[in-house]
Amino acid sequence: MNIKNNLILALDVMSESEAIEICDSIKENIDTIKIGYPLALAEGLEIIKKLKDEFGFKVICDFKVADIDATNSKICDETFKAGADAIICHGFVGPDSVQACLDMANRHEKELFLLTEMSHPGAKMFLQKDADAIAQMGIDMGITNYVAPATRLDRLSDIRNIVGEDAYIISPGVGKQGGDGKKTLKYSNAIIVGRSIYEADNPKTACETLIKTLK
Ligand code: OMP
Repeated sequence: MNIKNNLILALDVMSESEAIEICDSIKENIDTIKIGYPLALAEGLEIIKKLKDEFGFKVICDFKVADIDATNSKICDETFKAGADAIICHGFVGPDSVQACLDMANRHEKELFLLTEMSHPGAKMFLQKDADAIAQMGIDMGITNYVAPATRLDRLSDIRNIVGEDAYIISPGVGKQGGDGKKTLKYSNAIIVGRSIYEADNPKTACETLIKTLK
C-alpha cells in the first residue's frame, strides 16, 4: 500500500457530517483513512463508499476481527463488499481465524493487516507476551502487512526485526497516546493519527504541522 506522507487518519468521529468536514480539510495531505467501529456503528458501512467516492481515499477498516474462522470470513466478506481496501484483524486468535481473514482478502483482491501488539498500556498485561509469536505467525502465513505500536519503540523495533524489511508496518499511538511520529517512522512505513488531527481547532493546520515534523 502506498500511503501519502506516510500518514493515515484514524477517523473516529461519530457522524457523517463531521467525517466529511474533516476529510475535506485534510484531503490534500492525506489519501488513506482508517474507519473503525465508532464511525461504522454510527453511520453504517455505507460510509466507506461515500468517503471513497467523494475524496478518492483508500480506506482501511479497523474492525480488529477476532472470532472463529467461519465468523471472521463473514465479517471480512461484508467489509470488502462495502468497499474497504484493507481490514485489520487480531492475531491472538490464532492461525485458523487469521487464515479465514487472509483468504477473504485474497478472494476480494484486497489487503489484510495483522495486529501484533497494541499501543495502549493495558497491552502489556496479556498481548505483549505473545506479540513476537503473533508477528512470526504472520510471516509464516505469508502476511505482508502489520500493525505495531508507536508508543513502545523498543517493541516496534523487535516486531520490525521479526517481520523483516519487506513487510509493511503501520503504527498507531502518535500524538494523544504519546508516540513520536518521526521516531516511529524509523521502523514503520506509516503512522496512524486520530485525535491530534480531528480534535484540533484546525485539522488542516494540525495535519500540515505534523507532516513537517516527519521529514
Ligand atoms: P488516536 O490515539 O486518537 O491517534 O487514535 C489511534 C487510532 O488507532 C484509533 O483508531 C485506535 O483504535 C487505533 N489503534 C490504536 O490506538 N492502538 C492499537 O494498538 C491499534 C489500533 C488500530 O488497530 O488501529
